[in-house]
Amino acid sequence: MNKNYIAGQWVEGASINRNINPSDITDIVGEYARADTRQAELAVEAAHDAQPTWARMSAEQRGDALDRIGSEILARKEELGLLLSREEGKTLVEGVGEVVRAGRVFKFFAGEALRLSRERLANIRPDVEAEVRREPEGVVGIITPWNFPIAIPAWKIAPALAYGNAVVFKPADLVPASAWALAEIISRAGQLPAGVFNLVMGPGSQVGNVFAKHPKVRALSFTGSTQTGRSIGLECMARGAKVQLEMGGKNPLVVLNDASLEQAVEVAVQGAFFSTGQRCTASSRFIVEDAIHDRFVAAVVERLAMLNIDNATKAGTDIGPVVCESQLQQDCDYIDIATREGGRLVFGGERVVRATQGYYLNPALIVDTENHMRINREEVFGPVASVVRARDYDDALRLANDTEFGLSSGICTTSLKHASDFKARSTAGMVMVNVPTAGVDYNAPFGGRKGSSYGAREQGPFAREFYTAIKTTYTQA
Ligand code: UN1
Repeated sequence: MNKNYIAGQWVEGASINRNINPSDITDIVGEYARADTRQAELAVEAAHDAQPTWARMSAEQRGDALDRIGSEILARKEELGLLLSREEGKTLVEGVGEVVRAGRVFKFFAGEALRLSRERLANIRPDVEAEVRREPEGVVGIITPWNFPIAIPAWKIAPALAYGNAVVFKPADLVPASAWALAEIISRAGQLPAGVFNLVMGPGSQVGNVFAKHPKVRALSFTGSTQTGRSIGLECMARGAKVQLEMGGKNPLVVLNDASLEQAVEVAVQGAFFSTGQRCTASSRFIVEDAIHDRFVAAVVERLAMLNIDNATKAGTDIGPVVCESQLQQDCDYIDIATREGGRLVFGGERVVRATQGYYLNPALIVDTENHMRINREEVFGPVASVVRARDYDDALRLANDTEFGLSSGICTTSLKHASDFKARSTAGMVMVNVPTAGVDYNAPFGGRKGSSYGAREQGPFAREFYTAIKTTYTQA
């Protein structure tokens, strides 16, 4: 059994979590410890005790630790990518790509550790000097989802450590293997003082609950469902802790008449269906201008028919399985809801059987939908996209913004005028022109508006807003 890492020790859990390969449910990826409330509390205490030592070390030492972690992740990308594909179900190419991204995130924040500077302000009072500095928050709680088993943990853990915080980390129950491998690398390559980094695999109702409520967890970063995010947010707010929430999306991709059809199809298919559509940034609403609508739908259908849906680790697979049975059920339920509401399923949407027994779903495309239908309001989180017809650009923009969410949005067009206008008026946190709504760079701020996100941005230099506390000092000589 793979254990939790608390206070610099590998410890048994209160129970065991079996990790099953969604491409082949006879394949057990491994058995992992599940901590309970008591162990989560011990981890918080250990982090609290260790944090001042870590914060006192030089930025260079912290940067070097992150750099060593990043190097090992990159050196083991094939092995870790395979492990990730096995447990999550994204293809091997995507799995290896995600591992590389995680390694690069550590390298990026290794550099960022050294770039933290103080600011001397212009004087208001002649003899008084005002200075703004950034300090660690203290203990940071990190709760991550199953869809990016190593990249999301990396882009939360790396900045937390870079700026001198201690970490308690709870990965999603469905994907402990990548998290455990990452923790093992951090524990060894990082050479961190005991307690600075803690892996606490276990249920949200116990471990997540401790992170949300414990007075010593001063900041909490969460990526996951809107429902869980909101309740964690309220808990943190009630006790005055800092919180950062990345939740759902219902991301629109606008396709205008003047788009390059070939490019639009690639952007749409990649953004909506790759990684089995299991990305909060996935395009799920195609908003298509009238004159290109039928050609676009026909071309997407043709492209979808060429995709290989199969075991994630098999060469040649384009789309792996859905992550688990209940997610598959949710995807199928939404396809039913959409067709009952009047949508027309023009491709896929059915379970498919492959050589290995897994949760395979043929990507679904539903046309003739209206933006008020449930399929266009609620997040499915699977390989399911719907099409809404738009009269013209203004209508398309209005439809794109008519959503409770606001994570990412996209437009396919060759018009500079419409592209510029869309970038200005889209109510999403990330706007893409002729590139997929999903797939972002680690040096750029990540996050959304409205119901999608709450709190400071993740990634890039912007990550410091969340992982540091500002202190203003005044000095008179
Ligand atoms: C991406 O689109 O590359 O959970 C990243 C998610 C997001 C990350 C998306 N937080 O899907």
